[in-house]
Amino acid sequence: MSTAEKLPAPRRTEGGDFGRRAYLRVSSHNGGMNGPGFTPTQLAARAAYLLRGNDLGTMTTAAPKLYPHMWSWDAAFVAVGLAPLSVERAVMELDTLLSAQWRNGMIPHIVFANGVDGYFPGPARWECRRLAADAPAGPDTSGITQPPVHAIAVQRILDHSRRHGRSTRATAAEFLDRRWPDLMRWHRWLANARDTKHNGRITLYHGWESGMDNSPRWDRAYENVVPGDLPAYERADIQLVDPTERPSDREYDRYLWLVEQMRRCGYDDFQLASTMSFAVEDVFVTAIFALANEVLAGIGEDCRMPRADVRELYEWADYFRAGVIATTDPRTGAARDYDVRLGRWITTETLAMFAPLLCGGLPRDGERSLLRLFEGPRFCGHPDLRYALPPSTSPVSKDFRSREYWRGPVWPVMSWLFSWVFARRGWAERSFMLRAEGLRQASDGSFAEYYEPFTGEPLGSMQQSWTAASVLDWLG
Ligand code: 9WN
Repeated sequence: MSTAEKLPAPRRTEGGDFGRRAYLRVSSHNGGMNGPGFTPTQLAARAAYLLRGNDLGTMTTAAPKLYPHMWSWDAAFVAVGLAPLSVERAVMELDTLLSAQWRNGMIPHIVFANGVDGYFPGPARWECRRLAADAPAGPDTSGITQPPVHAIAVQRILDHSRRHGRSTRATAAEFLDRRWPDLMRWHRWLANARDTKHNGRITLYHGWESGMDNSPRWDRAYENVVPGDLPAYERADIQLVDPTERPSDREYDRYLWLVEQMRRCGYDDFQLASTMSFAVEDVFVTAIFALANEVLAGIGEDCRMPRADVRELYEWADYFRAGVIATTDPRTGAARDYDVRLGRWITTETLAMFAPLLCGGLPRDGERSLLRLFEGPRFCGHPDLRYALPPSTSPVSKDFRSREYWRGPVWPVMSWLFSWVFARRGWAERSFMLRAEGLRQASDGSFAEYYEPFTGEPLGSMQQSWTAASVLDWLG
């Protein structure tokens, strides 16, 4: 019996229960010092138990109450955390996601769990099956996409399968054979439908597509979104989480208006490009895509996938990496998004500046400067930070808000992503530091969606699946 099996299951509650109580307990027992809380063994057991608690059978909810469905990039990170526990279950997670892939190749940002209520906007608001020619006949989905981190999950599944016997290795290999064409269709869709200006950058039509919904990166672009006749709606999120930690109603009106615009053009790739009032080239998503192409190409080479596919993946990796590098400031190496509608660069100091660290391609000096920026007082090295982890927005930026969602808090899954990429790029010590600090932050046992950078207070949803997954991979 594993340690996880001996522990009581975490309660399926959020915002104020299991998580926050653990934080208070740890804080007060340590004279306000957050940590050490749970030992690594206890933490791993709790993380595994959490994922089991959030498991609906063939999909893991992103969080038990706030996000009771499957999200695309969450599912990939969750698969990373499931892989050390069970390669078979990790494969199932990606299978469920890919079963909802659209006919044009898009992986939708949400796959709705059958008959589960409690999230808004749900299937009735998106109505993809009725309105979108490309939506799958099977599960209900949303009509937008999310960052393409899935190749990383496939890589981790293969890595873990190699530590097992023949049958687990066969499960992973069979999965790769079966899903390779779908992974190619996914990357091809991004490369074709979303490189609208043929400049090697991915265009998004909704802030939700960036995964960093209300990042100040998008503030100006959202000013351009003027909600018209919007059908009435009621938010479910602010019933569950302190509204001051979530996007505002004003922001939600804009989010919903963009959904309305998409509905009106049947979620058609071609029409979106000309009709959407929000259109941005996201440099962070582009860097993830360049990286994912390289990762998938490597897998393809190792596993003898069609050579033409591998070649195409390497070409996309180079091309989109160049798209990222073309946005950078030669002095600092920092990357920028571009607002397609307003025709202006976006220079807000957020995690997106570090896109080139994910995909590589900067000249040596530029890369050194960018690493200094990442580790310096504007980000991880800010003297008041509780843990040396990258906040979503720089604490010295005028746009920084310490408790507001993507406007400042530290997101553990982002720390994991940087630590994984840094290890891959040969920066072992940097990767180790992020892992060590990430684990210190996580030792409160709340597995929060995000954390207040100065106090380490857990915020947003508790028992967030991808936070547990990050911890499991770190401790794996
Ligand atoms: C909208 C599930 C998702 C994450 C996103 C995060 C948040 C949704 C929301 O939760 O977005 O997609 O309702 O706020 O911003 O990155 O995938 O965890």
